[in-house]
Amino acid sequence: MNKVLVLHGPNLNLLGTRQPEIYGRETLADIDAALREQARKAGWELVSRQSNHEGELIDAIHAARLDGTAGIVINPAAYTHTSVAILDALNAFDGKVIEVHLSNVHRREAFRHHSYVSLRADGVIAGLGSRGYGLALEAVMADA
Ligand code: CA2
Repeated sequence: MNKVLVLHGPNLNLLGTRQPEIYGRETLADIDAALREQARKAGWELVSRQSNHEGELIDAIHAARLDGTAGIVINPAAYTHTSVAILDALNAFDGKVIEVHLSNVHRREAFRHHSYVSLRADGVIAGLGSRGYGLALEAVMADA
């Protein structure tokens, strides 16, 4: 069965509990459940992970490289703007990579305008809230 990995970076475990005006009211569990159902309907297996630790996100990318995962949907959260290490890990992954941001990072502070991950991403979706994850998943599954 085709497999897709969804990775959520630091603080995204707080979704739905604070700053709903920026990040929406859905929890991460809500988002993951909807994505799992979308994948299941298409005959795909979806694995999702959230971590507040850079190394754990990198380990998950390495594991995906070795287990035949076809694509990664990733919201690296604040690591988007800082992590060459996550970029390097994604550069070692051969499948599709779609970067997602709930908020429109380009309408926010200047430090959010640069993304290391975008140097590897095949596509980037920002500002569409949780809908962005569904669109990213659709893009991964369409190309496999
Ligand atoms: O818009 C996005 O999805 C971001 O990746 C979210 C990151 C931010 O650092 C990026 O610039 C853009 C922050 C995630 C923090 O999530 C929270 C959710 C609820 C309450 C507090 C933080």
